[in-house]
Amino acid sequence: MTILKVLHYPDKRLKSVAKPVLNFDKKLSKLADDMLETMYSEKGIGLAAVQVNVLQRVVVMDLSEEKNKPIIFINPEINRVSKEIREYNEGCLSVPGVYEKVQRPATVNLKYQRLDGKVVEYEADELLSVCIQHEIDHLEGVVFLDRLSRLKQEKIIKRLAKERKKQFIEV
Ligand code: GNR
Ligand code: NI
Repeated sequence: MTILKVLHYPDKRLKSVAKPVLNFDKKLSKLADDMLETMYSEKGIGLAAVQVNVLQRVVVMDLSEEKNKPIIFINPEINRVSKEIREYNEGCLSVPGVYEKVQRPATVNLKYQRLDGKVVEYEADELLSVCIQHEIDHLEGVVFLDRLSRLKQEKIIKRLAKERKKQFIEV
């Protein structure tokens, strides 16, 4: 297994749109394994292939306390969303140190494929709903900051630039 490099905002490659997976082969399961290893090593609960600069519609996740319940979503799609909206304080491995409240549909009806290609339908709520919406956004080139107000985005961009400058001086 290999730990992959996670792209950091504002890297333009995070704006790439991923292509559907067509081949359910060894290479795909190796990618999913590497993504899981990368996610665990970075202490994340989810990871989308775009974050490791692979433009395939692959998402991995593990919401368990013991970090022993990996889920792999190939070609995930949202069929329906609830009218009810929930707010959750989101973070992202591609935007380290930034946490902001994001509003999204409370529950989503999902369709995805497993590593063997089998199609699964699933009703996601709570953290799984938040996380899969966050990950599908990545597959479309969208980062959670894009869902905040312009004012909030500008404040965060300024803060990140300031922090980068400070780091540069310290080195
Ligand atoms: O590790 C992660 N935590 C998290 C917390 C709240 C909402 C979404 C997430 S996903 C994030 C990992 C990540 O960046 N996935 O793309
Ligand atoms: Ni993310």
